[in-house]
Amino acid sequence: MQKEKWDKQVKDLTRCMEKELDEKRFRHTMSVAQTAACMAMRYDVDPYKAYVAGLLHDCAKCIKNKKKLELAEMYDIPVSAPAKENPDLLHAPLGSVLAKERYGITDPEILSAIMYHTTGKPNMTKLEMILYIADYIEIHRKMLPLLERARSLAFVSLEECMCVILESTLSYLGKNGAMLDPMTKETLTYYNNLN
Ligand code: DGI
Ligand code: FE
Ligand code: FE
Repeated sequence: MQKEKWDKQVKDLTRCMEKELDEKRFRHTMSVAQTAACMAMRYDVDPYKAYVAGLLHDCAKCIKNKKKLELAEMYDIPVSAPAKENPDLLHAPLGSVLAKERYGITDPEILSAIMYHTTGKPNMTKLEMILYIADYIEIHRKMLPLLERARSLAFVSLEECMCVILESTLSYLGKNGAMLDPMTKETLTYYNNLN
């Protein structure tokens, strides 16, 4: 995309996200976009795509849970059992649909990165891993288990970093007794076997 066009797109999308998200979520969003762009430079991925993916990844996060379920039905998004229990899980697939329908993103790589930014999936593309990792390591994240280790690996190996984050997420979900989404499980198995 032409530089001028891209600048305008980013400016417009940033304004939309500032309106759509609460203050903390907006701050997180801007930080994920920056982090994802830096990681993209390291891994030879288009940094503009990574920035836009970061900018929109949580665009459905501040929608009320009841509304998330309604929108999921409207857009034929499958609702897994864990998502029924915790509709917040829907913000990723719903965010991907809204990125396309409301915010005019047509790039399938960006849409897919948004779709899988919460659960991950087996055999992710570099852009998908970058968004997943940037979401976890951005500077405003409160200290999570293994965060320092994930940060130090983020610019060394995407696959190893995925393993560390998945391990941390699994232990967090286990402690809180949350139901595992089948996709989170598959992602875990895949990346554990890989490293
Ligand atoms: O939207 P963010 O807070 O920036 O981050 P995110 O999209 O990774 O969402 C994180 C939340 O999703 C966190 O509370 C853990 C939860 N989560 C991730 N995988 C699963 C899950 N929750 C359940 N119940 N099952 C999962 O497999
Ligand atoms: Fe999210
Ligand atoms: Fe996020």
